[in-house]
Amino acid sequence: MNFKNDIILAMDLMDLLSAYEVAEKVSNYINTIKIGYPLTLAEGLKSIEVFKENFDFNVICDYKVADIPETNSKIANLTFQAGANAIISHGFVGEDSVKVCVDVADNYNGEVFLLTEMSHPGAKIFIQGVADDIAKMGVDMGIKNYVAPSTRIERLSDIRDIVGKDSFIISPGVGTQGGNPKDTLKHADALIIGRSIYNSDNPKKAIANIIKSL
Ligand code: O7E
Repeated sequence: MNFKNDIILAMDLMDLLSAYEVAEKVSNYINTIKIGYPLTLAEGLKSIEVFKENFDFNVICDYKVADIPETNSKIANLTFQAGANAIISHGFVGEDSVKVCVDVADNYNGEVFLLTEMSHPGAKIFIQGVADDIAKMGVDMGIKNYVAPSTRIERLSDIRDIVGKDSFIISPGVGTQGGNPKDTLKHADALIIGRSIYNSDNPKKAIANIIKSL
């Protein structure tokens, strides 16, 4: 997947009209949007086609899929049937659960991003301890796309070392959570940015300033 200006807009506003308005303001700067549970639970899977049809965006569905294989299969099928280009799967659930997401994605020519370590402080309690193993599992499975935190650059760098330079890492936590965009892009291929853009009084200026800072 190719990300214009190395930025993915994390759209966690919870009504489609407001989300649409922000997307319209920044649509010249990006080609990919990430939606998750906030917008999907509020407005439904139709949110995917709204961004695809009106803006020609790639849509990454951040459903952090984390269930048994049979349930993951249902979630992934519904997501790709609704038009998603990619789905994000948790890695801690193990190879069988992740593999189902990969298999379903392949059926739709879609992609899977494997979530390794998360960006928030609480990630240090449990998931950080297994994040390297999650990344290694992804490599063994042939997965090429990963999610790793911008809030802990040393961990982002560790995960890059494991997945290799030919893999693709997208990194959340830039801006509001404290991650620095320029430093993050030394190790990641694209930034996932939400509130710093959609909560700004001027989303267009906010994204232009971030791009200038890179
Ligand atoms: O902090 P913001 O507003 O810039 O938004 C960050 C987005 O990235 C938000 O949608 C959040 O749910 C997501 N995210 C994290 O913040 N931390 C993580 O560790 C993982 C994600 C995420 O996107 O997971 C899958 C990529």
